[in-house]
Amino acid sequence: MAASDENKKIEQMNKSLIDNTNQRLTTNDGVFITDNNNTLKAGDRGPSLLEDFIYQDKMAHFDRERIPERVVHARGSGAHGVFEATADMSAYTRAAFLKKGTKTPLFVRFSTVAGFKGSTDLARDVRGFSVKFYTEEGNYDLVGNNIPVFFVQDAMNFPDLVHAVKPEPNNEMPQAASAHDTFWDFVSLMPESAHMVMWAMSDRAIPRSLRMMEGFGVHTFKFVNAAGKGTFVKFHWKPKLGVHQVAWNEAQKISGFDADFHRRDLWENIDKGNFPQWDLGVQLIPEEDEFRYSFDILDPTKLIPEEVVPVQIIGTMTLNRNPENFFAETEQIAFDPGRLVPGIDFSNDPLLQGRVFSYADTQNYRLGGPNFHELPINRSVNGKHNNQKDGTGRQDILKGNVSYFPNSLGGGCPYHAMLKGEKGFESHQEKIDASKVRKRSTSFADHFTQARLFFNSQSPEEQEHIVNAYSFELSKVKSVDIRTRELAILHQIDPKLAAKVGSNIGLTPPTSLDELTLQFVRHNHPDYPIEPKDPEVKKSKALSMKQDPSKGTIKTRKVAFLVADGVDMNKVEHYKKALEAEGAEAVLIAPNVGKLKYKQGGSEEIQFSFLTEASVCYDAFYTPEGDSVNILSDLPEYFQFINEGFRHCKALAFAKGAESLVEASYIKGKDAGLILESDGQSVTDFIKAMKQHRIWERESARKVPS
Ligand code: HDD
Repeated sequence: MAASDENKKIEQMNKSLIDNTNQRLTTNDGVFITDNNNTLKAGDRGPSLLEDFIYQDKMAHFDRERIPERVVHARGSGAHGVFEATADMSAYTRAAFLKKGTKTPLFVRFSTVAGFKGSTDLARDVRGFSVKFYTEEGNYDLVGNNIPVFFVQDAMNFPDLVHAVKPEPNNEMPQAASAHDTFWDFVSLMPESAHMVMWAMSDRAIPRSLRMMEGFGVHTFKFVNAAGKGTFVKFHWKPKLGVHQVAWNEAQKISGFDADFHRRDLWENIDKGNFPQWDLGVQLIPEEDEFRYSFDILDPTKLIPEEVVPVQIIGTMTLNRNPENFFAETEQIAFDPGRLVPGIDFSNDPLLQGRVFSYADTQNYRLGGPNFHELPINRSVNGKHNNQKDGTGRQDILKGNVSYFPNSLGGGCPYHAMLKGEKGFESHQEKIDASKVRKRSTSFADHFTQARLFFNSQSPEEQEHIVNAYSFELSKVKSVDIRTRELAILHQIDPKLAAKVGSNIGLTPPTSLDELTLQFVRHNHPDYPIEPKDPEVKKSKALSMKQDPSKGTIKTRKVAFLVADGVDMNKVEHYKKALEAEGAEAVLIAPNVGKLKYKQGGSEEIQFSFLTEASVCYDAFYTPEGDSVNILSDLPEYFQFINEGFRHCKALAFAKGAESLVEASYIKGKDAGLILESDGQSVTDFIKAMKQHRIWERESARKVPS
């Protein structure tokens, strides 16, 4: 049942595939076209004729090719895959797709938030992490991010947040960047954003690859078991390749060299069979423990530290198939956190509650009407049977004369599940006894404790990156008032952090929140400041990306072999073999594309050159020896590669005969990431250095220009 479900989605998608091989060109109505080059004219130099329906058919369609891009998360990349449940969760949820051993087809869309559809992948930004599970009980959407908390607590503030971070309305600048006045104006008036802003200023916001980032459901949701018992749950996606980032200087350069860097990386790896995988983890909180913690589990600006509630792994997701068509699949997929299956329910998180309206509403507009569920990418595998009918773009053809309920003419069908003793979706029964109020709960009033937890959990190098990111962004803010207001927030989190950023931007941080900020905070919490509760933990290891390097893998990492004519083939082959054995990829980069001549004779076709490639798009560098060294020593682009690789804390290896190039570069001082043959080091040391992902110790060494 489960495995055939997986195939059902593939069959469904295949039915919609159009294959033009050996097909004659037609109009949209299937009329064969003889001439697709010329409009119909009165005489060969005459005016075009209105009756040219073939031209009109083509042009009218072209004129309507664009649909509105998503208001947020417009820039995205998608892939098909499968989820396999690996744990028995029946005590907590009746969701069929979480039954141990069940395989469920899915589609994932990763995205940036602020940039337009054509913006760069490497923006400093949150990444969307949306998964649509095509389960045998209907579609379930887990629409999360790569950051476990959110900027605002109530959906009412969402449009304002988005307007603030998007390009400014008068001049539509800057693109895909939060480093401008309106964003910092908003967040400095909204201290509830402090925790998430800290994440956004950390390396989490510049991932090395979409395959190397965590995902989070963010909100607390509810599992509901067969007996109707609820358990609060937080969802986590843990990447098998680990969580890794690039440096900010690197990210900015990648944006220029390859704005599709993340999209390309995902596509190419799936294409090569390097299927990315994530484990799905859950943190379970019994209903009785709802009020147990120092924070409110309904507050989306809070996470539950893994030390407090451990993450249990309940399944694995594998992305194994690229879309056939970007628009039909990645663009037209409609995610909606309001799409639940039996066994999963909302919590009362006011941000989540607000999302439940917004997504279906936006899809109705963006995809042009209420039948977007019928697009192949959005169709459920178990079909849909109801009395909804008509509307723009309706594709299903309903049989018979009955489209209402109850009916007798249609045999009462489609019938209520309970009529046949079957079960459908049932909301978790929760007793509510409250006044109708437009208010913020006092339990949401602590904005700084978890921002501090995050900062304190970072390694010194990661903290330094955070300081630099705040300094960069606030330096771009023109208003000194806004900069000062944000420093006041930073001071509440950590005076040392505020002082460091302050000294980078020439300001002394105020020791208390600005009056304007307090005015906004007191709107929600009239008694502010409210004494925060003692946190359960002051540090959480899981929040740092500088994880245990011994677990490192270099699978799918790209190593640039910097070569030129006359290079020693044996040196190339030796490294290549060893790196490939670890699952890494060796890419030969030469002064030009075409034939590369080896020292030993023979040649190799080169696809990548110093003209088209950039050091920032590679993970590590190897310079073999040979006559090539003379050529490289005259090539500024070569030095840019190694200088930049060094600056960005990557591993660099040099064969003995190539070490003169190190002396001619800006690389100074030996460290664990500089592999020299004359020091008795080999490719094994190179691999070991690569496994650290970054040569962190180099962070504090002299920064080299690049
Ligand atoms: Fe949202 C898209 C994630 C709060 C309204 N959101 C969107 C996408 C992701 C998220 C991953 C892209 C989906 C895709 O790939 O197509 N959004 C989040 C998370 C949030 C969040 C993790 C907080 C925890 N969002 C949020 C709120 C609202 C929205 C509070 C409005 C009340 N989000 C939208 C939207 C979008 C969207 C405007 C744009 C396109 C779309 O929905 O399909 O409706």
